[in-house]
Amino acid sequence: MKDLKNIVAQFATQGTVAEVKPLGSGLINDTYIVRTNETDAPDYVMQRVNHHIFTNVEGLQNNIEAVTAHIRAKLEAEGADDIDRKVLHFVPLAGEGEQKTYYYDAEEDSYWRLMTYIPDSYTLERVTPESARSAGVAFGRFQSMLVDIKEELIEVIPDFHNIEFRLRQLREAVANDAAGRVEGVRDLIAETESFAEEMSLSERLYREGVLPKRICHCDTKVNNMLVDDKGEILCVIDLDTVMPSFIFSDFGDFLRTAANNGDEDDRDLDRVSFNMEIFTAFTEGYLASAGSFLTPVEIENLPYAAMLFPYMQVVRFLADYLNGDTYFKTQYPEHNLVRTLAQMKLFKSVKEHVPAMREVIARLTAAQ
Ligand code: GN1
Ligand code: MG
Repeated sequence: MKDLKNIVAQFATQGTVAEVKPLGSGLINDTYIVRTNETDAPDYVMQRVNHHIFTNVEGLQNNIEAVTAHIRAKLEAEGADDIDRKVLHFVPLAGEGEQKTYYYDAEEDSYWRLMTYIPDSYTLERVTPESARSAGVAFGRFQSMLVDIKEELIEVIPDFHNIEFRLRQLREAVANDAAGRVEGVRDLIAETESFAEEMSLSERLYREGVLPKRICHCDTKVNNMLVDDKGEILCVIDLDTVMPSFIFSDFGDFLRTAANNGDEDDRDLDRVSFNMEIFTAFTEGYLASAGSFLTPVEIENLPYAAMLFPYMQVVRFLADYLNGDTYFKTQYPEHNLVRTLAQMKLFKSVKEHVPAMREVIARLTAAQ
C-alpha cells in the first residue's frame, strides 16, 4: 500500500504529520489516527471506506455531510459551547475552493476520508443500565436534531431494514436451496414463517401512511457514541449507515445487541433472554430526548420494534445459512444456524415481555 502520509496530503489539514497508526477494531472500514507535530494543529482520524459494502461512496459522504452540517447549525443556534466536540468535522480536499470530503485513489481503487480527532474522548464497550440510558439519550437526540433536515438523504443500503424484503430474500433462499440445507431446517423455516405476517407490521403502517421514515443512525451500538472523561455524551459516531428508516431501527437494534443476556451467537440458549433493566434504562433515555417528536403510532409500537430486530436477524441469518454463508462472516460451518437459533430465542423472550414493556412505556410517558 502507498505511504499513508501521501493520502493525508490530499486533504486540507493543518500542521505536519508525525505518524499514522491503525485505530480501533472496525470490521468494515480501516481506520487510522494521524498525529501532527504541532501542539496547535489538531490530530485527525483517517478512514478507508469499504466500497464493496458501501457501493455509493459519494452518496454516503453526501448524507454524512448533510447530517453533520445540520447538527452543527442546530448547536450554533442553541449557543452550545465546544461544538467541535459535539459533532464530527470532515476535512475537505486540499486546493482552492475544494468542497469534496473524500479522496478517490484511482491507482489502488480505494476511497478515503479524514475527520478532525476529538481529543480526550472515549467509547464505552460495556453496557450497564447507566450507559444504556446515555445511549438512549444520545441516539434519541441524534434523531431529534435531524427531524427537520431539508436535504434528501439516500438509502445507503436500499431496503436495509425492510422486513418484507428480507422475508422475500429468505423465500428465494429456500427455493434455490443453494447449499442443500433446506431439508435439515424445515421446522425452523416454518416457525419463522409463522411470525411473518405479524412482524411485517412496520411496512403495512408505512403503506397506510401512518408511519414515517426519518433520518436514523441504523447501527446503534453502545460503542458508536463518544463520551468525555466524566462519561458525559459528546456525540454519535460511525455515520455510514445514517439513512431514512423507521425510528424502530435505532430503538430495536440497540436493544437486540445490548439487552440480550447472552451472545448474538450463543450456543447455550439458556443464557439468551431479554434484559428488562437495560430495556427500561435505554427507553427512559430515549423517550427523554426523542419523546417530543415521536408520534403516538411510533411510541405505541416500540415493543414491536424490540421484537422486530431479533426477528429480522432470524430471517437474515437463516437466509444466509441456506445460501451457503455468502454475506455474514462465519467462524464455523453451522455458525449462521447457531445465530439464527439464538436470535429466535431472543425474539421469543422479547415477545413474552411485551406487556411488561408496555407498562414501562406507559409509566415513562405519563411522567413526561
Ligand atoms: C452487520 O458489521 P456489523 O456487525 O456492524 C450488519 C448488521 C447486522 C449485524 C449482525 C451492513 O453489522 O445489519 O445487524 O451484522 N451490517 C450490514 O451482527 O449488513
Ligand atoms: Mg459499525
